[in-house]
Amino acid sequence: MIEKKTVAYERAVLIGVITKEQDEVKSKEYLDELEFLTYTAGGEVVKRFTQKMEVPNPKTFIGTGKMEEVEQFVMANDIGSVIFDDELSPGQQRNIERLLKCKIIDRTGLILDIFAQRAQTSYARTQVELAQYQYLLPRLTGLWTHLERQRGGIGMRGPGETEIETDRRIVRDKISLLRKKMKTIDKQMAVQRGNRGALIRVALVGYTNVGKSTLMNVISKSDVFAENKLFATLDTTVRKVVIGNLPFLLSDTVGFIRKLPTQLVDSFKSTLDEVREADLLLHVVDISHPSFEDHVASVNQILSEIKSADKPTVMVFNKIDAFTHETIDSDDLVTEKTKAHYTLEDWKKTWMNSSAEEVLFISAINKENLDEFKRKVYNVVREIHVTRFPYNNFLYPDYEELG
Ligand SMILES: Nc1nc2c(ncn2[C@@H]2O[C@H](COP(=O)(O)OP(=O)(O)OP(=O)(O)O)[C@@H](O)[C@H]2O)c(=O)[nH]1
Ligand SMILES: [Mg+2]
Repeated sequence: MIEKKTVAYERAVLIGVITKEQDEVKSKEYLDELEFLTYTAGGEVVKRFTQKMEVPNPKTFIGTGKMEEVEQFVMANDIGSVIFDDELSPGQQRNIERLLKCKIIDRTGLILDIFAQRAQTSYARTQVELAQYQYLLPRLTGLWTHLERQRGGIGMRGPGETEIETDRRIVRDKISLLRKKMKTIDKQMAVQRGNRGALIRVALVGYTNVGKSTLMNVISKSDVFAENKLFATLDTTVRKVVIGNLPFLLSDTVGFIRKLPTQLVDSFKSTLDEVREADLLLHVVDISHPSFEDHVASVNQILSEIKSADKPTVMVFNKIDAFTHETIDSDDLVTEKTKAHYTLEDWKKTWMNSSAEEVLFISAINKENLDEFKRKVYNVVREIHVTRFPYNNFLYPDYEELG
């Protein structure tokens, strides 16, 4: 069902909006991310369109004038898909498709498509398929029927490719079947997690592409797929790690993203249970990314959605090797200092300093500050361990005494 063949880079156009809440700078950052998502899905962004507006047009999302501009560009430039940064209603999607006569994809559809492409195990595939069918259900009527389905490419992988599945009833049956399948899997996974015994469980969490898998590989000598694309990891890997003489379980799982589709949060329940049931979270942040503060906020948002916001957490600021900042010449009296000018030392004095959590600055790639990483994680895990098993207290000395 989920198609895995790779297609040649497909020419795409991005569309974003500028609103009161989303100024030009934010809008550009969001489109940068959408471009990265498009590239991950197998697309090449040829042009971006943005429009200033307060409320979206109920029929076509963007205004008529802007739509004509897009239409002309699409006609003249052999564009395969037009990708919107915001969620479109099924009606809007249909209307726009009629006007532009090419594939219309919204952010949710694009993320689902990447997940479909990336799902390796049957377990991950079941979760993605369920999410895709749920997304598809309200969008069934006439969607893409006049387009050549065989063409494939972005937004065409997974369900919805064959005529027969354009029937709502069949899709509903499929959803309930997948739900049943997921229930069985959920049970099996819960048993598996239960079998892991009394070891303290630590979960790597964070925005996608921040270096979770790279860190996992470095500290557990494992071989998790890591790549400079989004959502390299969909399945959870669990490894036993020993620091000093203290063993614990470390898990690496799916990355988060701004506006993670709700269908995915629901169907990735079992994968996210790994986070829910963890004793300690290592929240990995890519400090070299210009929007890293937004990323932290998105991750915290999702953590509270899955009721895991109150867990003990260590903030791990990764990629310090790639961190850069702008500078102001000493004779420049005009430029105001903004966050873009902050050095690492400046950052350390901000909320990072006042946050209740432990804070670390590392480079997983260059293995920088890994000793400090080990020391901090050891101490936090040890604290949890001795609270849970007080009779074991003597087993684990201070990290400094380990020698
Ligand atoms: N410069 C630099 N790059 C890094 C560092 N750690 C990881 N990377 C790179 O960042 C990219 C993403 O790394 P992954 O380990 O796949 O990230 P992830 O958080 O597991 O990503 P997903 O599984 O997609 O959510 C890869 O290209 C890594 O080589 C680091 O310390 N410095
Ligand atoms: Mg990963």
